[in-house]
Amino acid sequence: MESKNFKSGFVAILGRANVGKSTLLNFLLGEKISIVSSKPQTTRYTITGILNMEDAQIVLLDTPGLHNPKKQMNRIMMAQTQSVISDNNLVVYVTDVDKNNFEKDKNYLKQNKISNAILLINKVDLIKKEELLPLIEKYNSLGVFDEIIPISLKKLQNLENIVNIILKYLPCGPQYYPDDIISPDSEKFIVSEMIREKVFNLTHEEIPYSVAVTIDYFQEFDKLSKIGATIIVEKSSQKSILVGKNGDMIKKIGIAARKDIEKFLNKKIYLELFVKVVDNWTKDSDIVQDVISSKIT
Ligand SMILES: Nc1nc2c(ncn2[C@@H]2O[C@H](COP(=O)(O)OP(=O)(O)OP(=O)(O)O)[C@@H](O)[C@H]2O)c(=O)[nH]1
Ligand SMILES: [Mg+2]
Repeated sequence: MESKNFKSGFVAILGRANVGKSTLLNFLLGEKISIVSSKPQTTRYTITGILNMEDAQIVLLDTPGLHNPKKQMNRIMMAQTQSVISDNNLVVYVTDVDKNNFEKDKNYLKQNKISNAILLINKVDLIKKEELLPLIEKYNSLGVFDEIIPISLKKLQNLENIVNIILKYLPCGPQYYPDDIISPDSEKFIVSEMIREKVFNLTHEEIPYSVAVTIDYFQEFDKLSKIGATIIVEKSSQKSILVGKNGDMIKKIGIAARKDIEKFLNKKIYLELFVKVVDNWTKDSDIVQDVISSKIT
């Protein structure tokens, strides 16, 4: 469908790690496709979500928060974000209310030459009302933002107009994707992410950052899908923690992941999880590339 009244465009959701970018994507879609955790650097690959309306299609791109590219994995995460920065119709920049972050945001915007954006100041549930105005003024002084909107994705505050504000900045254009899909990323990839989220939420220290998830089989039947996935770690000590005493941890991960996957696929699933050690995989790009290619297959 293409008419002169139809609006569409690519919206880059950018910002430091842990500010709520993926929470925003899920909120806007009304469905969880992007994983969320209280730990920074949760999102590793750009996640695309499509918001379809009668006279518009918004393609939302949730990106990894930028950080130091020490490991191969991190370099790939940064490259994912860079490509979105260079190619979009609108930047929605997300920050949160911790006052130490202003300088970091300033650097992020400068380094990436972002001179035009909408700013969402998230997590306003964590500060007093009187602290908000000075913060808005500070960000306003940068001269980058057309609009500054304080929000709380947790308490669902001030979110009513976000979609209309985004639409204001999008051009007339074609429908880029069919109107019956929520994401062009494969179900297989989103399922692997849901498993990775449970590892992020249930394990600590370096383990979340040492894990990749690959899907070994995905068999669909009428009332049930059978899914087998491997959680890859870097060291055998990490494998022992992930499996847990008597397999307790892997069981917990499986139960939590199954709930989310069933909701997402809207059917019963049988989930089989394996844990495998691949020495130093985060420094090597093969597994990372495997996961990225699973996004489209
Ligand atoms: N208090 C509060 N917490 C929030 C709010 N929105 C998101 N969070 C929490 O902030 C944490 C980070 O959220 P994410 O959506 O994963 O953040 P992100 O920006 O995608 O993080 P990366 O993928 O690591 O870059 C999670 O624990 C969320 O539940 C909010 O409005 N208030
Ligand atoms: Mg994220």
